Amino acid sequence: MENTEKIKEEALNKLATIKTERELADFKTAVLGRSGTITMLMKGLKDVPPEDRPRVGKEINDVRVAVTEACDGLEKKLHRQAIEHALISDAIDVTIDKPVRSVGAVHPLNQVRKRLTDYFVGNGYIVYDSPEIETDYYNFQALNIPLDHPARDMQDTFFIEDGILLRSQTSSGQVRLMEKVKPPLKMICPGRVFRNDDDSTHSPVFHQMEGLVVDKNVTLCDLKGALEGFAKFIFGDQTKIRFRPSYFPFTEPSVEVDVSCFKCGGKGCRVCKNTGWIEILGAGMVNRKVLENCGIDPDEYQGFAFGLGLDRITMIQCGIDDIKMLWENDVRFLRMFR
Ligand code: FA5
Repeated sequence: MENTEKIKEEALNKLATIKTERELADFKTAVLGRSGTITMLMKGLKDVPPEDRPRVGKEINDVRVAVTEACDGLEKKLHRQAIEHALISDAIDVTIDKPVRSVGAVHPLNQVRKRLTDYFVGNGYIVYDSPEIETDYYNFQALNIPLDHPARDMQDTFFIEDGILLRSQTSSGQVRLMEKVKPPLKMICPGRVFRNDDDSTHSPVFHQMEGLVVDKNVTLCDLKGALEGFAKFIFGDQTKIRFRPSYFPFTEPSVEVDVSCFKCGGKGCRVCKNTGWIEILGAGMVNRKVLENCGIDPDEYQGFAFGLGLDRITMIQCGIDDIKMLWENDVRFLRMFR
């Protein structure tokens, strides 16, 4: 009797000092576990005289129940405290003022390319992808520029090996498409082109967007309308454009289109080489010979084609006077056009 009372008192005193779930688990093993003090008391019942056994057994059981209940109560309390502690220590302060990681942006050239692609697709053009490594045939011969033709000098070309070159114009895409798809057709072909050029408005790697429309009864008026619509869309109604007679072997007649200089407004400066104008594209009616080379009857179908300089258009849009800024990847410059 004395022993059980003492064990109960000690157990409850010890419980009052327990602060963590781990300590409580150790305590339960020591007192209520298989070799725990109370369990051992139960096992010792067999040594108690039979007449005292019910009474002593009840006393030991009362101690076991009291200690078990006290443990359960403390377990719930400690568990709740652990959750509350975790909620506080793991909490994220969403209002904290942390430095923000800067987000990238679409390159101004790609912004222009996307805007123009959207514009032309909205006007019924398909987008056609043509190879950057090209044969002499698609880049020149099929476009009515035979071997040794002086017009080859207009585009100082990088040859890889005999008959294989880096395309000097996206016009090669015209031929590749017309060989496969018969009219009526309307396509744009954007992409990189390469020439041995290098000054403030010429780069050895630059970007063009070819346009091609072939159908019955297509005229120069359709070309003018299409290009005026595009120029107004990209530069605004106030920008002046002009059509200049020109020469390309694959179009007849041919024109070049200029826009008024963004830097001097047309007065003349270094950027526009004192002309007041910046050339942005070449265009014309598709030469009969090119249609024939692609198996299209020029008496039945006519077409117009144009080749935009995307880098020039981006320069005008961004107000920059050196084409190198487009590929130097100076983040201070790129950030300005986010
Ligand atoms: C051509 O490349 C013709 N293929 C365009 C064409 C297509 C004419 C369809 C008729 C029919 P050109 O060499 O002028 O033409 O180049 C077209 C545009 O590309 C130029 O107006 C200019 O804006 C741009 N350009 C030419 N060379 C460079 C260069 N080195 N760097 C940046 N832009 C250039």
